[in-house]
Amino acid sequence: GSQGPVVVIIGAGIAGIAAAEKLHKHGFQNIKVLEATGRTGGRIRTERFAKGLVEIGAQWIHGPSPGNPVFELASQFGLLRPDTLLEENQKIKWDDNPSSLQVIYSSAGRKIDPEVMTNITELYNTWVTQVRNFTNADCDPEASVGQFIREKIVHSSQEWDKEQVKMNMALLGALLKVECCVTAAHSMDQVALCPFGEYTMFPGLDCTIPKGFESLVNHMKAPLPEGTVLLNKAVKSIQWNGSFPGSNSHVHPVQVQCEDGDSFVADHVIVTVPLGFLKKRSVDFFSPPLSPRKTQAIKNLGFGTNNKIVLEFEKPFWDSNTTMIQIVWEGESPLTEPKKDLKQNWMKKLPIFVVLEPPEQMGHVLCGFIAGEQSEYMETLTDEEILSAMTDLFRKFTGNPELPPPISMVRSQWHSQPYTGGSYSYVAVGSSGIDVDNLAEPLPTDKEVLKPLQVLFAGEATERNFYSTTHGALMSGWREAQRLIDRYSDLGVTVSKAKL
Ligand code: 6YU
Repeated sequence: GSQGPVVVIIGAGIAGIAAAEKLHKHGFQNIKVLEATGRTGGRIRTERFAKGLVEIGAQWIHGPSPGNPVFELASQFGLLRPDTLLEENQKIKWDDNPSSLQVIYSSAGRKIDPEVMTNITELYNTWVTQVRNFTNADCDPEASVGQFIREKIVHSSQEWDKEQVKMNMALLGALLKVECCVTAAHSMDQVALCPFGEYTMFPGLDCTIPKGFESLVNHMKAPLPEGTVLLNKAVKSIQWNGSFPGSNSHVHPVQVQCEDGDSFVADHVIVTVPLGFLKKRSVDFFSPPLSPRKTQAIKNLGFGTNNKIVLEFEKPFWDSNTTMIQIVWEGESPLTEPKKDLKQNWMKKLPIFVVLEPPEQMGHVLCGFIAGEQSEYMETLTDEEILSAMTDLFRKFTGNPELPPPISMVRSQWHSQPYTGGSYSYVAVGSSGIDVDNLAEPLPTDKEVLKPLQVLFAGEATERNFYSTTHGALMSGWREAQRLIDRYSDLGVTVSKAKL
């Protein structure tokens, strides 16, 4: 068998695969990736739908430009469209995105003048910019993004006439629902104000991967020796700070127990399970238990739900140049609580549909986004119930009571996935970037211990500036792999020598 340090990685999402791939490249020979489900990719998940492919999880490379490792790898593997690779495309900043062609429908069955929406969006964006300029220094940890924006709305609305107030409130309500989808929070009132600006964006106009986001993970895992990744191997618990005999009279500090009774000894374990899983399971997952600091970080940080409802239509009811359809509920206001009865009202949380392109390869497909409690409620409904609600919604908004229903649909259910428990993380009210760093800190923390770096933490939620993204997850996997690579080079041995 192969020798050298034994590394067990838990989870085969992009963080786990990135860690494995980097360790492998640096000569580590004893790597296992244990994955609970029957597939790799985790929250990167591409499925066949309509005439083409649809992303159930991650959809865009956010900020495709040099420095973004997902962009760099995807372009290295030849997975990007030629226009994505243009330098001018890579220079576009998040706040000067050329406004794409959107149609805005209102619940009164009419279209809203895009210029009205553009003006209110500009105003809204100036507030978001102000939010991003806060720093932890000037902040009340209980302050929220939602509260800040509401104060701005109240203030600005004093200058609007009565008719404008009604429409602007409805439009701002829609923009806040989009923000909930981006953040995966139920309400922006749950999202901490001051750390918000720590989230960092690369320049570049967001792009997709035509062969599917999952093709990136498949390329990344290709160099791993066969048998490295074990599927359907759910980990039940991790015992650390122990002495567990291995195969070659070696004693290892960590032992990983699986749900199926298997166990693995290791010198190092890299935990990449989602924060949603840790929130549910961390109490009995680690033995000895985690430090109060780590436990607090898991509890304090936010992990919410953003889901997709993807609908295929026989014929498009939108123009061929439409890229987005926005949904505005007239009479709603971001200053009042949404209706509590989820059965009747869940669909009101859904603010936007993106047109999936190109129609020649895709068919006529809209991808809707919905976040929060309403999104979690949607997961409990049947396809038929959702289809019927969506048919009613489009009939109401287009003002066409005869509009044919979608011919097929697929939706995500990230909250009910036992090994995910939601979509992605955010810095919640009462927490800060320090919690993200605490979550990322390896165990044992004591630098003097004989066996350091027994349990390491990676995954999307552990990257202070890039959480909630595929590139953040990828960076976190590389970060922890690098920690081990440095550890062994600090000892004056390269890993390949160590095996002799
Ligand atoms: C991005 C995007 N995107 C939409 C939706 C979702 C996400 N993201 P994984 O979960 O992948 O892997 C862990 C594995 O561990 C998994 O396979 C488990 O089965 C396994 N596991 C768990 N427990 C286990 C056990 N006990 N034993 C063994 N195995 C176990 N990111 O870049 N572009 O467009 C989107 C989107 C619906 C759900 C996204 C997007 C997020 C990424 O998908 C996600 O971060 C990574 O894939 C996670 O990888 P991982 O390896 O860490 O975990 C200020 C402010 C800003 C707020 N944020 C703004 C950014 C917006 C984020 N964008 C989202 C938008 C969409 C549409």
